[in-house]
Formats: sequence, C-alpha cells, structure tokens
Amino acid sequence: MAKFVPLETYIEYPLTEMKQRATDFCLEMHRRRTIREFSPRDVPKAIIRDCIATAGSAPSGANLQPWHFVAVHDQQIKQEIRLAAEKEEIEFYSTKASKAWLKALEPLGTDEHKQFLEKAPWLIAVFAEKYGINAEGEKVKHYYTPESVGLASGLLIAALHHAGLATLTHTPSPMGFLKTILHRSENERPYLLIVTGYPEQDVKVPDIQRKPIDEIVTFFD
Ligand code: IYR
Repeated sequence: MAKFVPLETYIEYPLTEMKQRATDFCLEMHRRRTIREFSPRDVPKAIIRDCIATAGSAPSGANLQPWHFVAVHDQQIKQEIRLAAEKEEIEFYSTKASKAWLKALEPLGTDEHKQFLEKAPWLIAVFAEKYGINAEGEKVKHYYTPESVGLASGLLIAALHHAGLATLTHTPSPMGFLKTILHRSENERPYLLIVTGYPEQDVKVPDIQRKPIDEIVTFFD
C-alpha cells in the first residue's frame, strides 16, 4: 500500500526571484569546464561526502536508487587505477578507436596519458547496480538503471562544481578494472569515473563552445 506524507520541503519563490534564480544557476553552471590537469592540493573528505549525498537525491526508476559511489583518496589505489586505465587507453588510441572517433576527440587534445588519476586528490567511481539484493539475499529487479545513474552523476558534477571544485568525467573503455581494484560485487557495473579537485595553476581548457539555447530547445507555447 502506498503511503503519502505532506510535501514539507517545497519552497515557492515570487516570479521575479524565480527568474533571478534560474538565470543565476544557468550562469553558474555555464562556468563549469571539464579540466584534465589537477593540482595535488587536498580536499576534505566531508566535502566529497556532501556532494555524493547530493547525487543520492536524484530521481530513479521506482526509487530503487541503483547506484553506488566509491570515493578514492588512497594514493596506492589511485596509482593502480591510473596504471590499469592507461593500459586500456594505449590500446584505445593505438588500435581500438576508429579514425572518426579520434577525429572527434581532436579538439579536446586527449591522449593515453592519465596523470590526473594519480595527481587529483579524489577519484569518484560511479557504479550502476544491474539489480539489487534485498535483506533475504534475493535479487531485486532495477528499472531505468543507466538513466537513473546518469541523473545522479549529473547532480554529482553539479554539486562538486557548486562547491568550487573542478571535475573531469572520465570513461576509460573498457573499465572493468574498476570493479576488480575496488572490490565491487557481481551486481555492479562501472559507469563513470569522476576526477575532482582544484585545477592546476594556469590550466588551459579547449577552445570549444556549447550549443546556443535556441539550437537545443523547441517550444510549443
Ligand atoms: N576514454 C578516452 C577517450 C575519450 C572518449 C571520449 I567520447 C571523450 O569525450 C574523451 C576521451 C580518454 O579518456 O582519453
């Protein structure tokens, strides 16, 4: 039986304030840039924890919250992840990637070197739970898992940015090694690796643009 409780958390803003908030948040999010050079400067665990808690507020299929986050600060584990990722990336850049894919990546200036995996203070591995396991040890079917984990990852990136940290959404392919190194169980699939910390001093970012709003939206009003 469904049980309902009063909505006590909603806040209504006057329209002028609503517009201001919408604009301010848009500007704040558009200041976010993916970076690939991180400073080794440390970031307190409590900040990472709060940002992951924000990710946990994402909507999910049947509210089953099919995600798990592994936050790595340990230098030895970060080194292991870097070595395993670079092994895959060497293959990707030398043989696996199509010419078209390499061409698409050209403006980003990426290559097989992944120093940031050791240098940044935190790596957050996002895992998608293919199915859940209940208190009786039985499998629980999950719904819209990739969509749900994508939404949680988006909120995580927004939370880290809002806190004043820079991020890189990194997808070494394949990334099965994350499951082994981080001792995750059979029902979990590595989804994304988020690198976070302070940007390296004088870091440069690719000269690329976001699509203008009128190109990404259609209104029927
Ligand atoms: N995983 C590789 C390649 C790569 C692929 C995409 I799609 C990107 O947006 C960026 C990189 C790497 O991390 O270098």
